[in-house]
Amino acid sequence: MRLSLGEGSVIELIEGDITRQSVDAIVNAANSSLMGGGGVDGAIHRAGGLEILEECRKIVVEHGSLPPGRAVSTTAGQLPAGFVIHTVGPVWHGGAHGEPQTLASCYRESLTIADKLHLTSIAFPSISTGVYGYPVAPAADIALKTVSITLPDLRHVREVRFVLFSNADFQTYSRALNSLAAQKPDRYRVDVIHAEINRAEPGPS
Ligand code: AR6
Repeated sequence: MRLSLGEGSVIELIEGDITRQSVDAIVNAANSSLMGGGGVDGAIHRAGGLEILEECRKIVVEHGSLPPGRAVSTTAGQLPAGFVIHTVGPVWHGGAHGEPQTLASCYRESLTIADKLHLTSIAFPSISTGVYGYPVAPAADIALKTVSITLPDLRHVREVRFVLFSNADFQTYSRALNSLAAQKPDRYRVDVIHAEINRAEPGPS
């Protein structure tokens, strides 16, 4: 699915693996140590190689650990993307502990860093909705709303792709995108694009 916001800015949803995306930057749902972990973080470090970890180590030595809501950029090592932007999402504690604000900050800061690097395209995973336990539906609302508000003010970033790892997450984000579009029917346009499932296909049995 694609939401056109006007003036060339688009938000795209696909089901797939973020490590395979040929975009200017992919975003990693990291933890404050920046030393890797499970989920999308583990997948990015495995596919990108040790160069990414080395840069993360330098950042932590120089600046300390990364607080939730903040973001930093590194090389993408062997990944097809140009950069990895690492951000730390909130751990879900019921929603009354600033989780929505912190999650919005992850998306805003990542976009701002991409723009400062003069990048055009960026791909996000669904931050915080795995190990960190944020329910997917409210996380999708915040993610899409924050991007739709931030994107028109950026000078360089034009394409924001959400890469959802499961069909259930893709459907939840699609519903959130449709309700966002319905709020501004005169400005936003939704198109159904060919669903790209770019995970490794199972081999012949
Ligand atoms: N491509 C796209 N999305 C993915 C991929 C992938 N290759 N792999 C997993 N996901 P999570 P969090 C989805 O747990 O909740 C790590 O250990 C996954 O299905 O990766 O922010 C870090 O080091 C889910 O929808 O991130 C932290 O300690 C989404 O990515 C902690 O987990 C986020 O799930 C961060 O937890």
